[in-house]
Formats: sequence, C-alpha cells, structure tokens
Amino acid sequence: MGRVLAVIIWIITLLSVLLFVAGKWWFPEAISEHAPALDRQFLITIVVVGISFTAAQVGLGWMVWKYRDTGSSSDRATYSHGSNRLEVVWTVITAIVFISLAVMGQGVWASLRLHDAPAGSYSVEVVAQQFQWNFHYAGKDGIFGRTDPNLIDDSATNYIGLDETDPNAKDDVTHTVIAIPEGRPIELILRSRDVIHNFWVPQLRFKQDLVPGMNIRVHFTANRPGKYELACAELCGQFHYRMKSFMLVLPAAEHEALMALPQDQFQTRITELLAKYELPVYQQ
Ligand SMILES: [Cu+2]
Repeated sequence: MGRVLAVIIWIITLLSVLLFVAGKWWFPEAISEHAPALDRQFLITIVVVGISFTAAQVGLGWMVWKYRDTGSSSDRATYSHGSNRLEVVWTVITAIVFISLAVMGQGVWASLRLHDAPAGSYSVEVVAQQFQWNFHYAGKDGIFGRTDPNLIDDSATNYIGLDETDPNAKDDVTHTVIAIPEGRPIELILRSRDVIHNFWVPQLRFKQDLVPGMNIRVHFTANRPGKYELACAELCGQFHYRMKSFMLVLPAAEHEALMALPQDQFQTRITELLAKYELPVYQQ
C-alpha cells in the first residue's frame, strides 16, 4: 500500500507540473507596457516554485516508499528530535529564495503604484458601487467637475454625485464603460461608494482594490486598441458576479473625437464602439 501511495503522489506531481509546462492554459495576451516585465517575473517565480514543489513531492513519495509498513514486527516506530541544523539550513534557503523573488518583483510593482503618473497622462475617475462601474471623464477642458457624495442620485443616473452647477462639469461625461487612448499613459483615480471592489482587466496585468474613503491612483499604458473585459475581482456582495464591464482601448484620434461628444451622443458612440471592436480570441 505504501508503494502505491508513493506512486500516486509522484503521478499527481507530474500531472500538476505538466499542466503548466504544456502552456495550454495561460494568461490572455498582454496589452500594457509594463506587462512583459511582470510576465517575466511571474515566469521566474513559477519556475522556482515549480522546482521546489517537485523536489518536495518527490521527497515525500520517497519517504512514503522507504518507511512503508512491511508487516514485519521488527519495524518498530522510533522517535526522533529531528535536526536543528537541517531546520536552520532549509529555513534560511527558503527565506533567501522568497525574499529575492519579492525584491526582484517589487521594481515593476513600485513603478506602477508608488510613483506618480507621468506628465501628460490621461486621467479617468473610477467610482465603483454595488454592483456597477462608473467612469468619470473630464471632457474637453481636461478638468474634472466637482463631485459631492450628497449629490449622488441613482434614480437620476448621477451615480458619481457630479455637481452640474460647476462650470468644469459642463463637458464632463460618465459611463459604465471605460474608454482610453492607446499608447498614452493612463491614470486611474479609484474610489468606492460602498464596499471594497477590485478593478481587473487581465490583459493589463494588474488588479487594484477600490477602497471606500480612499483615492487610489494607478497608472499604465495600453498599447493595443480593442475591447477587453473588465471584472470586479473582489467578492463585493450578492450580485458581485454582475459587476462587469468593458474597457475600450481606442486609437488617439477616435478617443479624442469620443471625448468631445456631449453625454447623450457619447452614450450612443460608446454603444457603436462596443459593436465595432471584438473581444480578443482566447486560446482554447
Ligand atoms: Cu465589486
């Protein structure tokens, strides 16, 4: 029985490793400038973790095989204190490996989250609510109109509490779809009206929480026009599964023309653009 168990452990290990090595299920193709660095880092991590996993499971199987019950009465169990030296050695090695991976990875992470967006970035305010995404665009003047939580009125479709009396708000538009220009740094200013939500477009290779009471800024540059799925990646309530939308990455001129439209025409144009662009074909 011990031998069978050992072989089962090895087979499960082999199959698990094959799932990754086969490369059949992988991320959708990336469309952001920082993505190759993140993907490279991810690959390094998964190779290192994969080697450790394989070594540990092969060792486990070997122990199960070696110390199996042979039915002999002379095989009495013995007690061992273990080896302190061995404990120290593998703890130190594990710590070095994991801290090194974390240090290697933090460069890309910090450049997106701890540094300000580059000058000339295009800003979009994101206001999440149960269970909807709202995007606030500054319009032609590039200045966001004032918002006030007291002005939020879902029945009047003022989901973000935009103050219509503010001159800067005159050309502002809002939508449940995010439309951004290609090749230009984008800054998102993320807020939540109620609970924690999470902005996730897999092709961008980042996820970011939206936390009530906080203005969280992240930036990225999308470099391929198209329509991409946007999901809330934080279980935010009963209808969390409905909290999805699209991100449109548009050629600069198309985006500029869109942003010059007043709210009603903007809505119509977004519908047209959603029909014009197709979702990426995912690998099967
Ligand atoms: Cu959500």
